[in-house]
Amino acid sequence: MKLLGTNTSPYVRKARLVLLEKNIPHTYLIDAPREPGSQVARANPLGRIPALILDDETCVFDSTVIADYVDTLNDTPILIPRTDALARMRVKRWEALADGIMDSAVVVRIEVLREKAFQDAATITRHNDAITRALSHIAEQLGTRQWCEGNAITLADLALTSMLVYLDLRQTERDWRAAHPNLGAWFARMRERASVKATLEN
Ligand SMILES: N[C@@H](CCC(=O)N[C@@H](CS)C(=O)NCC(=O)O)C(=O)O
Repeated sequence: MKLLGTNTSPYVRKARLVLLEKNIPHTYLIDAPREPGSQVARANPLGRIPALILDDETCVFDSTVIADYVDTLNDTPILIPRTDALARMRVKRWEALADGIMDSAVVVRIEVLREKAFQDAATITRHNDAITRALSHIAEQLGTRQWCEGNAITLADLALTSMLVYLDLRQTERDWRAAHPNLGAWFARMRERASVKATLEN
């Protein structure tokens, strides 16, 4: 299978982390949807990354569906609980929180790239406030736990890691570690994982 994506996209990082943590053989192809010659729109009608192309050309999108699909390919480890409905919901809710922050950070990024006169200050504030609130909620929920849910790594941890890497990349002025030292300590541990290091290297 082939994963199309770019190194800066937080949704792509989440999909890559799932593939790497589960040791699923795949080829990662850098493909920015807006670049001439991109294959993305042919694979995913939405023209977005990540797009996972299976060996029979089936295209899997978006990152939540990729994570769900890839998780069923083996049990080592199980990243999304299969039978406990509440545990499953909680892991997917963490993913929704992380994805929601990514969505808001992308909106802010698009706004700040516009010329100042065309920026919508209210939109920037609304999305930055949502990120601030969601980070507080996450830090409170996480407390001093090693993993977001249960006693082992899940998709929740991978989604949260992808989101925090993106905030460090695009919102360098946001000192979330000072506001939430427990989240900073948790992230420092996650950054030591081979999978996370691999996505940061290329
Ligand atoms: N909800 C989607 C979001 C995917 C998404 O918006 N990806 C961005 C890159 S971060 C994209 O491909 N945008 C289209 C573009 O850049 O033209 C997912 O989880 O996969």
